Amino acid sequence: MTSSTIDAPADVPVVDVDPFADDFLTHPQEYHRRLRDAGPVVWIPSYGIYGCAQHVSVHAVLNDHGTFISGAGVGLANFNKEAPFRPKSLILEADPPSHTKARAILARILSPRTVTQIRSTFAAEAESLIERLLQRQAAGEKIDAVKDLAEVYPLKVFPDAVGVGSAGRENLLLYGDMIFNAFGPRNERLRKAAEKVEPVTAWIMAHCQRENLSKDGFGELIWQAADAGEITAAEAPMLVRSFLSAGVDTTISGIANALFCLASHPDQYGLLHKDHSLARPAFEESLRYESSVQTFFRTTSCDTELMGVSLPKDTKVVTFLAAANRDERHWPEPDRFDVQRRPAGHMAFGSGIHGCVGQVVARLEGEVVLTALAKRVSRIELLGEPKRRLNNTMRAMASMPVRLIPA
Ligand code: OVM
Repeated sequence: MTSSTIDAPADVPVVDVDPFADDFLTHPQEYHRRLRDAGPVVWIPSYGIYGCAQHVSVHAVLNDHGTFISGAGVGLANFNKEAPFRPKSLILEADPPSHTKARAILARILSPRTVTQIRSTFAAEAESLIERLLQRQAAGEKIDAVKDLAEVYPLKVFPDAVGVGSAGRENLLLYGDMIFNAFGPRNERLRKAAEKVEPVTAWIMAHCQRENLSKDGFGELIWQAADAGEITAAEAPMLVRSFLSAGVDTTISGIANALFCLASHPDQYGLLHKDHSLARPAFEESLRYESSVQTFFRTTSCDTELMGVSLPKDTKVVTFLAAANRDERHWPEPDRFDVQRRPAGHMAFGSGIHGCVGQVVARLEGEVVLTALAKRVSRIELLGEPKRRLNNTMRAMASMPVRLIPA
Protein backbone atom coordinates (compact mmCIF):
# COMPACT_ATOMS: atom_id res chain seq x y z
CA MET A 1 0.00 0.00 0.00
CA THR A 2 1.16 3.53 -0.74
CA SER A 3 1.86 5.65 2.35
CA SER A 4 -0.41 8.48 1.28
CA THR A 5 -3.89 8.21 -0.15
CA ILE A 6 -5.28 10.14 -3.07
CA ASP A 7 -8.25 12.49 -2.55
CA ALA A 8 -11.61 11.17 -3.67
CA PRO A 9 -13.36 12.81 -6.61
CA ALA A 10 -16.85 14.14 -5.79
CA ASP A 11 -19.90 11.87 -5.87
CA VAL A 12 -18.14 8.50 -5.86
CA PRO A 13 -18.50 6.10 -2.95
CA VAL A 14 -15.10 5.60 -1.29
CA VAL A 15 -14.00 2.12 -0.23
CA ASP A 16 -10.75 2.24 1.68
CA VAL A 17 -9.33 -1.24 1.06
CA ASP A 18 -6.06 -2.60 -0.30
CA PRO A 19 -7.05 -5.29 -2.83
CA PHE A 20 -3.44 -6.56 -2.84
CA ALA A 21 -2.90 -6.90 0.91
CA ASP A 22 -2.53 -10.33 2.53
CA ASP A 23 -5.81 -10.10 4.43
CA PHE A 24 -7.80 -9.13 1.33
CA LEU A 25 -6.22 -11.91 -0.73
CA THR A 26 -6.69 -14.49 2.02
CA HIS A 27 -10.45 -14.01 2.32
CA PRO A 28 -11.53 -11.71 -0.52
CA GLN A 29 -15.27 -12.41 -0.20
CA GLU A 30 -16.05 -10.00 2.64
CA TYR A 31 -14.07 -7.21 0.94
CA HIS A 32 -15.81 -7.96 -2.35
CA ARG A 33 -19.18 -7.57 -0.60
CA ARG A 34 -18.17 -4.14 0.76
CA LEU A 35 -17.04 -3.07 -2.69
CA ARG A 36 -20.26 -4.28 -4.36
CA ASP A 37 -22.55 -2.79 -1.72
CA ALA A 38 -20.94 0.65 -2.00
CA GLY A 39 -22.14 0.97 -5.61
CA PRO A 40 -21.42 -0.12 -9.18
CA VAL A 41 -18.38 2.19 -9.36
CA VAL A 42 -16.25 3.07 -6.34
CA TRP A 43 -13.08 4.99 -5.53
CA ILE A 44 -10.19 3.15 -3.89
CA PRO A 45 -8.05 5.88 -2.28
CA SER A 46 -4.97 3.79 -1.42
CA TYR A 47 -4.13 3.54 -5.12
CA GLY A 48 -6.19 6.41 -6.56
CA ILE A 49 -8.17 4.12 -8.84
CA TYR A 50 -11.81 3.41 -9.65
CA GLY A 51 -13.18 -0.05 -9.05
CA CYS A 52 -16.12 -2.13 -10.27
CA ALA A 53 -17.28 -5.14 -8.27
CA GLN A 54 -20.90 -5.58 -9.37
CA HIS A 55 -21.65 -7.91 -12.28
CA VAL A 56 -23.42 -5.14 -14.22
CA SER A 57 -20.50 -2.67 -14.01
CA VAL A 58 -17.76 -5.25 -14.62
CA HIS A 59 -19.67 -6.38 -17.71
CA ALA A 60 -20.15 -2.76 -18.87
CA VAL A 61 -16.43 -1.95 -18.60
CA LEU A 62 -15.22 -5.13 -20.30
CA ASN A 63 -17.70 -4.70 -23.16
CA ASP A 64 -16.74 -1.10 -23.98
CA HIS A 65 -13.18 -1.68 -25.19
CA GLY A 66 -13.04 1.67 -26.99
CA THR A 67 -13.49 3.63 -23.75
CA PHE A 68 -11.81 1.17 -21.40
CA ILE A 69 -8.61 0.25 -23.18
CA SER A 70 -6.00 -2.46 -22.56
CA GLY A 71 -3.01 -0.92 -24.35
CA ALA A 72 -2.04 1.09 -21.26
CA GLY A 73 -1.79 -2.18 -19.31
CA VAL A 74 -4.33 -4.44 -17.60
CA GLY A 75 -2.69 -4.16 -14.19
CA LEU A 76 -2.30 -1.23 -11.82
CA ALA A 77 0.61 0.31 -13.76
CA ASN A 78 -0.40 2.88 -16.38
CA PHE A 79 1.90 2.29 -19.35
CA ASN A 80 1.17 5.85 -20.54
CA LYS A 81 3.08 6.99 -17.43
CA GLU A 82 5.56 4.21 -16.66
CA ALA A 83 7.39 1.63 -18.73
CA PRO A 84 5.91 -1.89 -18.75
CA PHE A 85 7.91 -4.43 -16.70
CA ARG A 86 8.28 -6.58 -19.83
CA PRO A 87 7.61 -5.89 -23.54
CA LYS A 88 3.82 -5.62 -23.88
CA SER A 89 1.80 -8.69 -24.83
CA LEU A 90 0.57 -8.36 -28.42
CA ILE A 91 -2.89 -9.57 -27.41
CA LEU A 92 -3.48 -8.86 -23.71
CA GLU A 93 -2.04 -5.36 -23.58
CA ALA A 94 -3.24 -4.23 -27.01
CA ASP A 95 -6.29 -2.62 -28.58
CA PRO A 96 -7.87 -2.89 -32.02
CA PRO A 97 -6.71 -2.97 -34.75
CA SER A 98 -3.44 -4.64 -33.67
CA HIS A 99 -5.24 -6.76 -31.06
CA THR A 100 -7.66 -8.02 -33.70
CA LYS A 101 -4.85 -9.45 -35.82
CA ALA A 102 -3.09 -11.20 -32.93
CA ARG A 103 -6.37 -12.51 -31.55
CA ALA A 104 -7.40 -14.03 -34.90
CA ILE A 105 -4.21 -16.11 -35.02
CA LEU A 106 -4.49 -17.40 -31.45
CA ALA A 107 -8.24 -18.06 -31.85
CA ARG A 108 -7.57 -20.17 -34.96
CA ILE A 109 -4.95 -22.24 -33.12
CA LEU A 110 -7.03 -22.65 -29.93
CA SER A 111 -10.23 -23.52 -31.77
CA PRO A 112 -12.96 -26.06 -31.04
CA ARG A 113 -11.47 -28.13 -33.91
CA THR A 114 -8.16 -28.23 -32.04
CA VAL A 115 -9.97 -29.45 -28.94
CA THR A 116 -11.42 -32.33 -30.98
CA GLN A 117 -7.87 -33.25 -32.00
CA ILE A 118 -6.28 -33.07 -28.53
CA ARG A 119 -9.20 -34.37 -26.46
CA SER A 120 -8.25 -38.06 -26.38
CA THR A 121 -4.62 -37.29 -25.43
CA PHE A 122 -5.70 -34.86 -22.70
CA ALA A 123 -8.25 -37.38 -21.36
CA ALA A 124 -5.75 -40.27 -21.38
CA GLU A 125 -3.19 -38.15 -19.48
CA ALA A 126 -5.79 -37.27 -16.85
CA GLU A 127 -6.78 -40.92 -16.42
CA SER A 128 -3.22 -42.18 -16.15
CA LEU A 129 -2.32 -39.45 -13.64
CA ILE A 130 -5.25 -40.34 -11.36
CA GLU A 131 -4.31 -44.02 -11.71
CA ARG A 132 -0.69 -43.31 -10.71
CA LEU A 133 -1.84 -41.25 -7.72
CA LEU A 134 -4.07 -44.09 -6.51
CA GLN A 135 -1.16 -46.53 -6.83
CA ARG A 136 1.22 -44.26 -4.92
CA GLN A 137 -1.40 -43.81 -2.24
CA ALA A 138 -1.96 -47.58 -2.01
CA ALA A 139 1.81 -47.89 -1.49
CA GLY A 140 1.50 -45.63 1.56
CA GLU A 141 2.39 -42.24 0.04
CA LYS A 142 0.60 -39.05 1.06
CA ILE A 143 -1.04 -37.21 -1.83
CA ASP A 144 -1.21 -33.45 -2.21
CA ALA A 145 -4.04 -32.41 -4.56
CA VAL A 146 -2.16 -29.22 -5.50
CA LYS A 147 1.46 -30.41 -5.85
CA ASP A 148 0.69 -33.90 -7.20
CA LEU A 149 -2.37 -33.23 -9.33
CA ALA A 150 -3.34 -29.59 -10.05
CA GLU A 151 0.27 -28.57 -10.84
CA VAL A 152 1.33 -31.79 -12.55
CA TYR A 153 -1.49 -32.08 -15.06
CA PRO A 154 -1.41 -28.69 -16.89
CA LEU A 155 2.39 -28.68 -16.69
CA LYS A 156 2.34 -31.94 -18.67
CA VAL A 157 -0.41 -31.48 -21.26
CA PHE A 158 -0.17 -27.78 -22.11
CA PRO A 159 3.59 -27.42 -22.78
CA ASP A 160 3.34 -30.76 -24.66
CA ALA A 161 0.62 -29.22 -26.86
CA VAL A 162 2.60 -25.99 -27.39
CA GLY A 163 5.69 -28.06 -28.26
CA VAL A 164 7.97 -27.18 -25.33
CA GLY A 165 10.41 -29.89 -24.17
CA SER A 166 10.10 -31.36 -20.70
CA ALA A 167 13.34 -29.98 -19.13
CA GLY A 168 12.94 -26.88 -16.96
CA ARG A 169 9.17 -26.67 -16.99
CA GLU A 170 9.17 -25.43 -13.37
CA ASN A 171 10.19 -22.09 -14.94
CA LEU A 172 6.63 -21.81 -16.21
CA LEU A 173 5.36 -21.80 -12.60
CA LEU A 174 7.86 -19.15 -11.53
CA TYR A 175 7.05 -17.04 -14.59
CA GLY A 176 3.30 -17.29 -14.02
CA ASP A 177 3.67 -16.30 -10.37
CA MET A 178 5.73 -13.31 -11.46
CA ILE A 179 3.51 -11.93 -14.22
CA PHE A 180 0.31 -12.32 -12.23
CA ASN A 181 1.96 -10.52 -9.32
CA ALA A 182 3.09 -7.84 -11.76
CA PHE A 183 -0.53 -6.87 -12.55
CA GLY A 184 -0.65 -5.56 -8.97
CA PRO A 185 1.41 -2.94 -7.13
CA ARG A 186 5.15 -3.10 -6.54
CA ASN A 187 4.63 -4.62 -3.12
CA GLU A 188 6.75 -7.15 -1.23
CA ARG A 189 5.02 -10.00 -3.04
CA LEU A 190 6.04 -8.70 -6.46
CA ARG A 191 9.59 -7.92 -5.27
CA LYS A 192 10.02 -11.52 -4.04
CA ALA A 193 8.65 -13.02 -7.25
CA ALA A 194 10.76 -10.66 -9.37
CA GLU A 195 14.03 -11.68 -7.67
CA LYS A 196 14.17 -14.68 -10.00
CA VAL A 197 13.07 -12.71 -13.05
CA GLU A 198 16.21 -12.84 -15.19
CA PRO A 199 16.93 -16.58 -15.57
CA VAL A 200 13.21 -17.37 -15.74
CA THR A 201 12.54 -14.79 -18.46
CA ALA A 202 15.58 -16.01 -20.40
CA TRP A 203 14.24 -19.59 -20.27
CA ILE A 204 10.76 -18.48 -21.38
CA MET A 205 12.04 -16.37 -24.28
CA ALA A 206 14.37 -19.15 -25.44
CA HIS A 207 11.40 -21.51 -25.58
CA CYS A 208 9.50 -19.09 -27.80
CA GLN A 209 12.13 -19.56 -30.55
CA ARG A 210 11.24 -21.83 -33.43
CA GLU A 211 14.25 -24.12 -33.03
CA ASN A 212 13.23 -24.92 -29.46
CA LEU A 213 9.62 -25.79 -30.36
CA SER A 214 8.47 -29.15 -31.71
CA LYS A 215 7.20 -29.38 -35.29
CA ASP A 216 3.69 -30.44 -34.25
CA GLY A 217 2.65 -27.96 -31.56
CA PHE A 218 0.78 -24.67 -31.17
CA GLY A 219 4.12 -22.81 -31.10
CA GLU A 220 5.08 -24.01 -34.58
CA LEU A 221 1.64 -22.89 -35.84
CA ILE A 222 2.47 -19.34 -34.69
CA TRP A 223 5.72 -19.50 -36.64
CA GLN A 224 3.79 -20.71 -39.71
CA ALA A 225 1.63 -17.59 -39.42
CA ALA A 226 4.90 -15.64 -39.66
CA ASP A 227 5.91 -17.70 -42.75
CA ALA A 228 2.57 -16.74 -44.30
CA GLY A 229 3.25 -13.05 -43.68
CA GLU A 230 0.41 -12.58 -41.20
CA ILE A 231 2.86 -11.44 -38.50
CA THR A 232 6.56 -10.56 -38.53
CA ALA A 233 9.35 -12.86 -37.34
CA ALA A 234 9.78 -10.51 -34.37
CA GLU A 235 6.10 -10.87 -33.40
CA ALA A 236 6.06 -14.69 -33.52
CA PRO A 237 8.02 -15.32 -30.28
CA MET A 238 5.87 -12.71 -28.55
CA LEU A 239 2.69 -14.63 -29.42
CA VAL A 240 4.28 -17.90 -28.25
CA ARG A 241 5.08 -16.02 -25.02
CA SER A 242 1.34 -15.43 -24.53
CA PHE A 243 0.77 -19.22 -24.53
CA LEU A 244 3.47 -19.66 -21.93
CA SER A 245 2.23 -16.71 -19.85
CA ALA A 246 -1.49 -17.34 -19.82
CA GLY A 247 -1.78 -21.11 -20.28
CA VAL A 248 -0.24 -22.70 -17.21
CA ASP A 249 -0.75 -20.82 -13.93
CA THR A 250 -4.37 -20.07 -14.85
CA THR A 251 -5.36 -23.69 -15.44
CA ILE A 252 -3.33 -24.92 -12.46
CA SER A 253 -5.28 -22.55 -10.21
CA GLY A 254 -8.54 -23.39 -11.97
CA ILE A 255 -8.05 -27.10 -11.31
CA ALA A 256 -6.69 -26.56 -7.77
CA ASN A 257 -9.69 -24.36 -6.89
CA ALA A 258 -12.10 -26.91 -8.38
CA LEU A 259 -10.52 -29.68 -6.28
CA PHE A 260 -10.73 -27.43 -3.21
CA CYS A 261 -14.42 -26.66 -3.87
CA LEU A 262 -15.24 -30.34 -4.37
CA ALA A 263 -13.22 -31.56 -1.37
CA SER A 264 -14.88 -29.02 0.90
CA HIS A 265 -18.39 -29.77 -0.47
CA PRO A 266 -18.56 -33.59 -0.26
CA ASP A 267 -22.27 -33.63 -1.17
CA GLN A 268 -21.45 -31.83 -4.42
CA TYR A 269 -18.59 -34.26 -5.12
CA GLY A 270 -21.09 -37.06 -4.54
CA LEU A 271 -23.33 -35.68 -7.31
CA LEU A 272 -20.36 -35.56 -9.68
CA HIS A 273 -19.32 -39.10 -8.76
CA LYS A 274 -22.81 -40.36 -9.53
CA ASP A 275 -23.12 -38.42 -12.80
CA HIS A 276 -19.84 -37.88 -14.68
CA SER A 277 -21.57 -35.56 -17.16
CA LEU A 278 -21.48 -32.96 -14.36
CA ALA A 279 -17.68 -32.63 -14.77
CA ARG A 280 -17.94 -29.68 -17.14
CA PRO A 281 -20.66 -27.78 -15.24
CA ALA A 282 -18.82 -28.50 -11.96
CA PHE A 283 -15.61 -26.98 -13.34
CA GLU A 284 -17.58 -23.98 -14.59
CA GLU A 285 -19.20 -23.50 -11.18
CA SER A 286 -15.84 -23.62 -9.45
CA LEU A 287 -14.58 -20.92 -11.84
CA ARG A 288 -17.51 -18.78 -10.77
CA TYR A 289 -17.10 -19.62 -7.07
CA GLU A 290 -13.29 -19.25 -6.85
CA SER A 291 -12.17 -17.38 -9.96
CA SER A 292 -8.50 -17.98 -10.84
CA VAL A 293 -7.89 -14.46 -12.15
CA GLN A 294 -9.36 -12.16 -9.52
CA THR A 295 -8.84 -8.74 -11.15
CA PHE A 296 -7.98 -7.06 -14.42
CA PHE A 297 -7.66 -3.32 -15.03
CA ARG A 298 -8.58 -1.08 -17.91
CA THR A 299 -7.58 2.56 -18.59
CA THR A 300 -10.02 5.25 -19.77
CA SER A 301 -9.24 6.55 -23.26
CA CYS A 302 -11.34 9.73 -22.76
CA ASP A 303 -13.47 11.53 -20.18
CA THR A 304 -16.50 9.32 -19.72
CA GLU A 305 -19.37 8.36 -17.47
CA LEU A 306 -20.03 4.94 -16.02
CA MET A 307 -23.31 4.21 -14.25
CA GLY A 308 -23.65 7.76 -12.98
CA VAL A 309 -19.98 8.31 -12.10
CA SER A 310 -17.77 10.69 -14.13
CA LEU A 311 -14.36 9.27 -14.95
CA PRO A 312 -11.52 11.43 -16.28
CA LYS A 313 -9.39 10.37 -19.25
CA ASP A 314 -6.31 8.20 -18.55
CA THR A 315 -7.45 6.83 -15.22
CA LYS A 316 -7.23 3.23 -14.05
CA VAL A 317 -10.35 1.13 -13.42
CA VAL A 318 -10.02 -2.24 -11.69
CA THR A 319 -12.66 -4.87 -12.43
CA PHE A 320 -13.15 -7.42 -9.66
CA LEU A 321 -14.05 -10.47 -11.76
CA ALA A 322 -14.42 -12.70 -8.71
CA ALA A 323 -16.72 -10.18 -6.98
CA ALA A 324 -18.98 -10.03 -10.05
CA ASN A 325 -19.17 -13.82 -9.89
CA ARG A 326 -20.67 -13.65 -6.36
CA ASP A 327 -22.96 -10.66 -6.93
CA GLU A 328 -26.39 -11.42 -5.46
CA ARG A 329 -27.83 -8.77 -7.81
CA HIS A 330 -27.02 -11.24 -10.60
CA TRP A 331 -26.89 -14.75 -9.10
CA PRO A 332 -29.39 -16.53 -6.87
CA GLU A 333 -27.62 -17.73 -3.69
CA PRO A 334 -24.17 -16.76 -5.01
CA ASP A 335 -22.31 -18.12 -1.98
CA ARG A 336 -23.66 -21.63 -2.56
CA PHE A 337 -21.32 -23.95 -4.52
CA ASP A 338 -23.74 -25.86 -6.74
CA VAL A 339 -22.39 -28.17 -9.45
CA GLN A 340 -25.83 -28.19 -11.08
CA ARG A 341 -26.03 -24.40 -11.46
CA ARG A 342 -24.67 -23.92 -15.02
CA PRO A 343 -23.38 -20.38 -14.40
CA ALA A 344 -23.37 -18.96 -17.94
CA GLY A 345 -22.22 -15.34 -17.98
CA HIS A 346 -19.61 -15.66 -15.22
CA MET A 347 -16.63 -13.33 -15.54
CA ALA A 348 -13.79 -15.77 -14.73
CA PHE A 349 -12.71 -15.76 -18.40
CA GLY A 350 -13.42 -12.04 -18.71
CA SER A 351 -15.93 -10.78 -21.27
CA GLY A 352 -15.92 -8.93 -24.59
CA ILE A 353 -13.14 -8.85 -27.18
CA HIS A 354 -10.47 -9.75 -24.59
CA GLY A 355 -12.40 -12.74 -23.18
CA CYS A 356 -10.01 -15.67 -22.67
CA VAL A 357 -8.92 -16.95 -26.08
CA GLY A 358 -7.79 -20.26 -24.55
CA GLN A 359 -11.02 -21.02 -22.73
CA VAL A 360 -11.86 -24.09 -24.84
CA VAL A 361 -8.55 -25.67 -23.82
CA ALA A 362 -8.93 -24.59 -20.18
CA ARG A 363 -12.41 -26.13 -20.06
CA LEU A 364 -11.13 -29.32 -21.69
CA GLU A 365 -8.45 -29.66 -18.99
CA GLY A 366 -10.96 -29.08 -16.19
CA GLU A 367 -13.48 -31.46 -17.69
CA VAL A 368 -11.13 -34.39 -18.27
CA VAL A 369 -9.47 -34.10 -14.84
CA LEU A 370 -12.83 -34.01 -13.04
CA THR A 371 -14.18 -36.85 -15.21
CA ALA A 372 -11.17 -39.08 -14.48
CA LEU A 373 -11.51 -38.31 -10.78
CA ALA A 374 -15.26 -38.92 -10.73
CA LYS A 375 -14.76 -42.33 -12.36
CA ARG A 376 -12.07 -43.64 -10.01
CA VAL A 377 -12.61 -41.79 -6.71
CA SER A 378 -15.76 -41.97 -4.60
CA ARG A 379 -14.71 -39.33 -2.07
CA ILE A 380 -11.97 -36.74 -1.58
CA GLU A 381 -11.03 -36.63 2.08
CA LEU A 382 -9.23 -33.50 3.31
CA LEU A 383 -6.36 -34.58 5.60
CA GLY A 384 -5.33 -31.08 6.66
CA GLU A 385 -6.02 -27.41 6.15
CA PRO A 386 -5.56 -26.47 2.48
CA LYS A 387 -3.04 -23.62 2.12
CA ARG A 388 -3.33 -20.74 -0.31
CA ARG A 389 -0.40 -19.26 -2.22
CA LEU A 390 -1.03 -15.52 -2.15
CA ASN A 391 -0.57 -13.72 -5.45
CA ASN A 392 -1.57 -10.15 -6.35
CA THR A 393 -3.94 -11.36 -9.08
CA MET A 394 -4.25 -15.15 -9.01
CA ARG A 395 -6.40 -17.08 -6.53
CA ALA A 396 -3.76 -19.78 -6.17
CA MET A 397 -3.21 -22.73 -3.84
CA ALA A 398 0.03 -23.96 -2.27
CA SER A 399 -1.04 -27.33 -0.88
CA MET A 400 -4.00 -29.53 -0.08
CA PRO A 401 -3.29 -32.87 1.63
CA VAL A 402 -5.97 -35.39 0.66
CA ARG A 403 -6.87 -39.06 0.66
CA LEU A 404 -8.56 -40.18 -2.56
CA ILE A 405 -11.01 -42.93 -1.63
CA PRO A 406 -11.03 -45.40 -4.58
CA ALA A 407 -14.45 -46.14 -6.04
C1 OVM B 1 -0.17 -12.62 -22.33
C2 OVM B 1 -0.98 -12.91 -21.10
C3 OVM B 1 -0.35 -12.96 -19.89
C4 OVM B 1 -1.08 -13.22 -18.73
C5 OVM B 1 -2.42 -13.44 -18.79
C6 OVM B 1 -3.04 -13.39 -20.00
C7 OVM B 1 -5.06 -14.08 -18.93
C8 OVM B 1 -2.31 -13.13 -21.16
O1 OVM B 1 1.05 -12.55 -22.21
O2 OVM B 1 -0.71 -12.46 -23.40
O3 OVM B 1 -4.38 -13.63 -20.07
